[in-house]
Amino acid sequence: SVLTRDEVELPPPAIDNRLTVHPLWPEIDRISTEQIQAAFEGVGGEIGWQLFAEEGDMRMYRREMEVDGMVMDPLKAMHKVRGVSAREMCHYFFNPRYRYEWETTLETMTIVEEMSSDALVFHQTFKRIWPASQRDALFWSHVRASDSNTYAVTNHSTTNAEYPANTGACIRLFVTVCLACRSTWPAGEQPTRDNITTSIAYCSTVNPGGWAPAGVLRAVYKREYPKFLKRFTGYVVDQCKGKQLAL
Ligand code: 6CM
Repeated sequence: SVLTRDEVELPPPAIDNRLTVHPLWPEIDRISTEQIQAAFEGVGGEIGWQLFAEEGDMRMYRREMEVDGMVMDPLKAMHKVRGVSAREMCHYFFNPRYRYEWETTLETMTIVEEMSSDALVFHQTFKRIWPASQRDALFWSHVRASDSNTYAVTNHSTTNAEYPANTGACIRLFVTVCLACRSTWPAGEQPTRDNITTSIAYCSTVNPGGWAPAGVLRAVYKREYPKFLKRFTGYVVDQCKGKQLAL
């Protein structure tokens, strides 16, 4: 059968065999499992989560945390998006082909390693935020299905001898991000663009890697995270318009 480019590149429904023999696989599997589980746990009963942004179905929470004066506030966001599937959402988040179209903090992106169809290593530099030094990051990115309605992408910092930290103008930051998505539709119906809803849980913890003024950093996060989630989800809805629903 003939597959379109998009169909070929959609996240695979099962883990790619090539990934399970990669030296990073035990770490990727462990951290992804932990992150996906934590993403679906609510913030309701937990103490310390403060709501800082709310718009429509989107809610964003942070927990103020400092280690040696550096801001490491964990962030957690929930959202609900109609008309797209969990698999589609994760496809656009994982696939580097679309990244410049929705990621506004990005300056450069390089694919450092292609481990498998569902795991890549990226080097990214971010736009400089005055008065701090520019930041870069090196991280693996892994997309997986937990079941047919649940897909997630986990990004986590790693190292690579060809991309040493703190040697140029950039300070290396460390990141753990998880975008976990679950699709639902009314019981007894077939899923379509008109009745599908995808619940999103997005978690992010960024260690700035070196001095950055706490006030500036928190102001940047407060502005940039809601902007990112609105822009990204809107982008996916736009991209999927007129395309067959991919479950
Ligand atoms: O998750 C997001 N994007 C992914 C694809 O790029 C990936 C990125 C993670 C890096 C997150 C770092 C954000 C920091 C950006 C500002 C630079 C800080 C400089 C500090 C100096 C004061 O997981 C979306 C990320 C949205 C971030 C707002």
